[in-house]
Amino acid sequence: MIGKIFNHEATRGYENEAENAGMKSNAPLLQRICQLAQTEGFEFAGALPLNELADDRIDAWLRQGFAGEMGYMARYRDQRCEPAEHFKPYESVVSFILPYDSTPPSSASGIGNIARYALGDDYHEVIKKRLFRMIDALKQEDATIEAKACVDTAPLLEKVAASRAGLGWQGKHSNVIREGKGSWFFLAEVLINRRLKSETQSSDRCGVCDDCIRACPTGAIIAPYVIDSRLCISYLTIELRGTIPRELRAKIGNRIFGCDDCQEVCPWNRLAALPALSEFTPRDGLRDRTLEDWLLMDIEKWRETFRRSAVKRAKFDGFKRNVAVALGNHKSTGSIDAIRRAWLTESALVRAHLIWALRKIPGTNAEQLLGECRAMERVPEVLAEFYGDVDSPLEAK
Ligand code: B12
Ligand code: SF4
Ligand code: SF4
Repeated sequence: MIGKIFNHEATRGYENEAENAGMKSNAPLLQRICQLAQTEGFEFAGALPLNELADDRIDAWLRQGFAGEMGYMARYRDQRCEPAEHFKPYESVVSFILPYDSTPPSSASGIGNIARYALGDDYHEVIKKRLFRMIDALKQEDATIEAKACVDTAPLLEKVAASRAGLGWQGKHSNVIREGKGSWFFLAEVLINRRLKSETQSSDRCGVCDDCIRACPTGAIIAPYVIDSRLCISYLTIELRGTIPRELRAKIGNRIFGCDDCQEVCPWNRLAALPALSEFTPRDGLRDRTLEDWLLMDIEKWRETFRRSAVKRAKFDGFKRNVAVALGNHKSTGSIDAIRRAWLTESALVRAHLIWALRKIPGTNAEQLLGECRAMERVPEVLAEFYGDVDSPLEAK
């Protein structure tokens, strides 16, 4: 279903504004973009002049260390805060909503959970292709148009852009929610050298609800609308390259890539059923594979499984590290044999987390394997996992 933001409402405000200022209206251009976006499968669109996107709230976020090791968040601070200055000649940002598959995961025990957004093809590739086609069409119709496609790929506050363009509001979990449609969608943008603005506005509909804050397993939503990435399971399992802090491992449960909990509990997602593109249909074998199977998967098979998938971002070692943590949380003696086999081939980072897992599994078989591994291990950082409570400073390769 296509929302009404694709009709004249997306442009009405600017038309009036332009007429009052005696300027040529760009409303037909925005209408044309909306038409093209609809053809490309985007559900909703909204536009905002870049000078209205200025926002320096990220400074407090960075200052408190909430970006963790995501150095790129601080590096491109100026572009994020003052996009009109830094993205010349572009004048406006047109934001789009593209839903992903939101069917819930299996509840079977011993299965690793991959966040919904990453179960199909890599959204960067799927979305960019569509944005490029839209831009090509626009340029063919008007050679003076300059435009740039963005989806996570430019230092742009995508959630702020979408909410100020009237596509929804940032919920207390910080993701954009659209009334009646929920939040299971990607955001994408086209920067363009025209002044475009939608009239549609969207206000905060969280009200007194705080379900996401209470549901977050690690307390990462440290205040309404503010995420400390260092605590967020999505960051820990995707962005963090090294050792997962020991005190957080038990809270990660069976999440082996990303986390959907704060969105899962959101009442707005109970009503939501936006259709997703077929490219985002969960790939076979990603929702029913046991943790032991994931642990024993070799690098060739892993690369083949996640070819053109967002999961590659965690890297092979980081992914296996996540599986090791999930095995520790599963606490099943049935995993001991897989851990024994994996021990011989996996990196120091993964071995360190496997030691943690073995220490969680009850019984003499786990204890015996721990003893064998200790006798074989030579890397001091991994040996530290056998005894101490200090995180080993290891990095994913
Ligand atoms: C860095 C990043 C992360 C980091 C940091 C998360 C975060 N909340 O910023 C990590 C790795 C943790 C992460 C996780 C996820 N991410 Co992410 N991520 C990004 C990225 C690249 C940048 C976001 C950013 O600028 N963060 C900086 C902080 C400062 O921004 P902020 O959260 O908006 O913070 C604002 C508030 O604190 C605000 N504020 C302070 N007080 C108040 C008060 C009020 C009332 C309000 C409204 C705001 C407010 O001021 C800040 C600045 O505006 C964007 C893509 C992009 N370029 O925008 C995707 C993006 C936000 N991620 C996305 C997704 C899907 C996810 C996950 C759901 C993935 C998953 N399933 O594992 C989780 C969700 C976790 C969560 N609850 O946020 C989508 C969100 C789509 C949507 N519907 O909104 C995006 C837009 C990617 C995309 N193109 O689709 N992500
Ligand atoms: S993604 Fe998970 S860990 Fe991160 S804020 Fe949401 S519920 Fe918390
Ligand atoms: S769970 Fe409640 S507080 Fe959190 S984003 Fe949804 S409506 Fe807002």
